[in-house]
Amino acid sequence: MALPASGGAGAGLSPMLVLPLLLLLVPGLAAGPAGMLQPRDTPSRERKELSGLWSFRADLSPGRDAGFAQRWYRRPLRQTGPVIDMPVPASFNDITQDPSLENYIGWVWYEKEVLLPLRWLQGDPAPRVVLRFGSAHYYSIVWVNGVQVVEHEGGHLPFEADISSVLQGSPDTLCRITVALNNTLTPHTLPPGSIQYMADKSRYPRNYFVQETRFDFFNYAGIHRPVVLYTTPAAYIDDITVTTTSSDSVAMVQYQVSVVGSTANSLSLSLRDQEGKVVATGDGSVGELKVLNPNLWWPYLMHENPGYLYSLEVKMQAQVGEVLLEDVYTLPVGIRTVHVTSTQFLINGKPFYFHGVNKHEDADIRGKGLDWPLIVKDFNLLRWLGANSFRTSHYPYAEEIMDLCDAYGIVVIDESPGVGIKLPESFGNKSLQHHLAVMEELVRRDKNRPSVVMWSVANEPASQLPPAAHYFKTVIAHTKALDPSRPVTFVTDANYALDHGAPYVDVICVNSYFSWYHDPGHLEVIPLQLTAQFENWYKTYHKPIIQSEYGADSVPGLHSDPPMMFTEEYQQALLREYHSVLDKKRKEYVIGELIWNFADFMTNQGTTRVLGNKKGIFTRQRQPKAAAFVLRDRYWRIANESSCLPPVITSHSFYLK
Ligand code: BDP
Repeated sequence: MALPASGGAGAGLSPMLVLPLLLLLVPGLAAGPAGMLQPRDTPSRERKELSGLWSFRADLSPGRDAGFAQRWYRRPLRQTGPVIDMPVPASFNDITQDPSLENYIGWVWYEKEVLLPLRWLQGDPAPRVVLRFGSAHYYSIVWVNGVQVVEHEGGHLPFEADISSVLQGSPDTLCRITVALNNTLTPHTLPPGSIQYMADKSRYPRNYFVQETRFDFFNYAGIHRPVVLYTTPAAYIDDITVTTTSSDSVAMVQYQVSVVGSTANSLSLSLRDQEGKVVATGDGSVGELKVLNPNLWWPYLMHENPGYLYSLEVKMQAQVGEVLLEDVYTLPVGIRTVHVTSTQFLINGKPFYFHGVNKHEDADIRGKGLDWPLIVKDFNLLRWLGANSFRTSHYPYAEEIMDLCDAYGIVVIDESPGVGIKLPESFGNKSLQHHLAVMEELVRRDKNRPSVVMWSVANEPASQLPPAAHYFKTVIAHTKALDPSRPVTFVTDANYALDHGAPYVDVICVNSYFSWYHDPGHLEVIPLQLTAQFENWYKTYHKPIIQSEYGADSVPGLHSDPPMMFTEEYQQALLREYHSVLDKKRKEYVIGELIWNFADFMTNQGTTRVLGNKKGIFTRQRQPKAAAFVLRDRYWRIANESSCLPPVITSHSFYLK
């Protein structure tokens, strides 16, 4: 496969010229306000995972639009041109030896053929069959057996379509899934970007353009998370919302269940503890369960049994015609409370200090594709480090990752893909409406997760611009209306006196890179500048503060003493300077510190990036740099100071559950 030699990034017409046209031609079934429960096997539901090799083709036509003009979705993809094998889940960028696929912009096509069990298509009423994507970056259009079933904008959140009627009309049990995926970012996508046209014919080939982004990670694209087919009965449990409150010896679990397909004849709930014992029961679509002497959900290192999860079994019976249908869904539930005061972040009424990391979904070869060995390795490293938390910088992470946060007690600041909102046009109504829709999708997906203690609506927007006031006031108010139980923030690098979004947040999250991007090489400025940073923010807002990013690049194996930039020693020294100020301020109103970054990660190529961003305390292959040991000593020390447990917790006795 080769792309036009002229385009290192892209050649031909803009891929975005295709998108609006396409939207007119094939209006999709917009993803509605329905629930987005994670697919699970239950007595009434089955799942079929479609991970593995899919057929793939990048649309190399000048306008990137041949696939639509020739309707590639109508026939097997191999019949309309050459295809290659593409693993799913994975980013497509680093899979081949073709440099132009790495930087491809526009539509790519994926296809998978799968034979379904006959029982999925028979019965009266037949089960409902749903096709669900964990995520695909960035704009997806999906067909089943040539019929369009869903369109979705956004790369980091799930979407699904009920495909029962398409399958029931098919002559056999073959299900051919075709996906057209476009990775183009515009000022109104989230994250935003823009296509830059290089019109100077003396310097660039004809019709040359590149994708500009204002964020610092590679815009990997592809079907990044698992694709599953799952069934439910024709009448089914569509959504469950759970919130919890607790006092010393009693907890209340408030629930709300919505059903679709028929009015439920009966809806019953039972809450089981980890031994399988039923501790509370309820019925009806709205109510409260009372749990005596609850096992609370505690963060890692705050309790000897962190991440305690109950199972909430919801059972629905509904009469559909002559048949009584039953649907069962089991939701993990953690009982915990979250409160913010002017100086503290309280979990279950106890002060919680975020000693954690910022991460990326990023690794060699698979890019942003979900990878179980990597996920488990990362959690083992987090626990080795004594980290109790992370921020999902700069987009929502896979549900599989969030499941482990719930189970291990790793606290999460759940961030939307609102990164790189810099251009004035990205603060307009079109962008705002999309941002609100994304927050709805994010809250809908993660609202029941005990690990999620705060929403972050954006990272480092141009919040000093006047339109940022209305923009963030609206996004934050909307998020709070969707979920009144959690605080909301965004992460700023603006000057405290100029930031128009900060008045609306519950917690101030500040990024700063003293002695790196500012006063490079001058570690001695950190105490003064960091102290001033905290004091200025606090005196202005009287809200608790998280140092949501700080750090330095280091090339593993590069050494110098005295420390110089890019060496492992400099990264260590910079961290230590920050820590000395953090140690003073965490006694006052600083409630957390998140290192930038957990691991090295890929970025666009540029003069300040040597095979990506090197601010990881682990390499991209997850080996520790010297800074990892500095942080490990520190995090375990803080855990021992602030734990409500008696004497010293050791990494050996504690980190493996
Ligand atoms: C911060 C950004 C982060 C970057 C980091 C850096 O929030 O995405 O990767 O700087 O430059 O401003 O390393």
